[in-house]
Amino acid sequence: MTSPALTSLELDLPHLSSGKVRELYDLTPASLLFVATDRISAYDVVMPQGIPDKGRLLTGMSVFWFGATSDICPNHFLSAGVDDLPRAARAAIGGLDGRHMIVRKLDMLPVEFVVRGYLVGSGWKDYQRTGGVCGIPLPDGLVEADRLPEPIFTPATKATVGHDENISEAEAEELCPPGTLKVARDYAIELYRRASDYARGRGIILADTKFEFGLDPNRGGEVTLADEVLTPDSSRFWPADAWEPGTNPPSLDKQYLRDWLDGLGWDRKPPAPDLPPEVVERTRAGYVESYERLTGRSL
Ligand code: Q0Z
Repeated sequence: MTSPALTSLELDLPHLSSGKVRELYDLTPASLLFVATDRISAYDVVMPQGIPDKGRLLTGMSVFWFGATSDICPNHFLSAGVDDLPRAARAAIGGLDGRHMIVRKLDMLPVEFVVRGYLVGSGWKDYQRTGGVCGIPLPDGLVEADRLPEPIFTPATKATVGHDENISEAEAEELCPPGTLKVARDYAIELYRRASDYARGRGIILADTKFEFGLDPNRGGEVTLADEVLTPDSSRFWPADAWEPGTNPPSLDKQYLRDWLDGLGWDRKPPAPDLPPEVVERTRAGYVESYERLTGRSL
């Protein structure tokens, strides 16, 4: 049985920030409550209906990856349990059902750590124009969705409105405290290598992904992996059997929804159309499949 989608929250905690999909609350002087709702966006617009269990599936994937990569770098994950919450917060969380993480409060670096292993999206556009991606030269003759010779780091700034903007590594370094950008960059590339090798063995190509890092004030400012990690919302997941260089492969999670929206001729401006039950169900199946293939667990 599927429970209804959880698209809005009414938690009796100090609210810090809302994303299109996620919510952030203050918990203690050293910890935050990070919640993944069941909201879904497509073409940068949040849909009127949520995808039941999406928040649980994405939280489960993040928690899985935090465990599977903790030998590479420190991360902000503290607990996904209800018993670890301060007593006053426990009642508030009851209904979240696996959609929350308690995380260390960090001083966030103002840079998105994007790592790309395949030539797609803005990277493919950039390559066609310049022969490289974000100033990184690449071999001639690559086609859309080709695998890159090595994963590349393409930092971006966090836009408050609109799209993140690609910047050079030198510009990224200027925005971060001395010495931190390179540490986080090397972590990001190593995380991508670990995760993409693992996912490939389970039939999923991790085409690219975006990490966020912060500095832990309680641990001498050490560079610490934050946010959600290696989920379909922060990455491109392709079914390996549909990958064909020269074509733009379908995304494992949002393709059905995007194709349906494209078929309607929606202008990609809010409000988005109501999603019929079949679109919700088929989209949900893509998230369930991503979760089950990667974690080896069933929902
Ligand atoms: C993450 C975001 C949103 C969810 C701030 N461990 C941390 N320490 C301090 N700040 C953050 C984290 Cl993860 C932090 N974000 C992005 C926004 C919902 C995450 F609305 N912002």
